[in-house]
Amino acid sequence: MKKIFPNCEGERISRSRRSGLRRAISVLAPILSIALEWLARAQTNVSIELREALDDTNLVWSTSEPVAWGRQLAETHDGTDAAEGGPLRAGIVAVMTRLSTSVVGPGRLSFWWKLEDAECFQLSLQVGTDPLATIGPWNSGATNWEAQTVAIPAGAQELKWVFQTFCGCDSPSGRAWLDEVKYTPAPALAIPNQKGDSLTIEVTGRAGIGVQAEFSTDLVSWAPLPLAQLTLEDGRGVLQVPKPDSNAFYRVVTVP
Ligand SMILES: [Ca+2]
Repeated sequence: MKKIFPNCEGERISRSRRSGLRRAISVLAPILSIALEWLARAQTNVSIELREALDDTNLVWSTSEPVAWGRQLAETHDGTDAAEGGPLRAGIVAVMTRLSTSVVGPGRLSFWWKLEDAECFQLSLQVGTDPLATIGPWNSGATNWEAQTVAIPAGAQELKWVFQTFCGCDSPSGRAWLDEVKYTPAPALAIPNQKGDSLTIEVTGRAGIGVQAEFSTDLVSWAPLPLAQLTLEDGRGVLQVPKPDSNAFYRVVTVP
């Protein structure tokens, strides 16, 4: 007698579906792989172009939709190139585009920025969730290039320039620009030796920056150590200073 397997048809269908799925995966996998590779290469190219536009060779950049930032040559502060965000279309409140990079603080960040329309748009710099600097909205008309310098707090920090719209549907579209970003980590100080009447102070930081060593006896008033200003060649400098009669604190500050 023929044995009936009620699930056979279902099993055949299931096997057929699995087989079809495997065929689909075998066809789609190479396409997906190529697409992901193309996307990764495109993101790398954007990051390289943004680094070129923004001039700090130590920073790695990323940008997000709906309207990503990119390098252009028409509107710049340094006369060569700058990053442009937008154009964003006003009327879609809170539509925004982000440009971001990461640094390790403490340090000092400087940059130039500009808004095409400061009435309907806002450009802000955020460190984590804290806004450190903002231009627009509700100012009148376009801004000119403006310089900004902000202190970056200690620790690993994500820096985000956020460009967003605020006006109604009939408002014009607008763009934002950023140029000449420079991040200078605060120099670090160590005292590896105390011999006789002198101290050895070792300063490390970004190669080429100028530093001044200072001392204090109360952590309130700081005075420069004589002859303790130097440039950190290769990211390192060593000072020999007289040993003080009483306990003292030491620090280094960057100088132009
Ligand atoms: Ca530039």
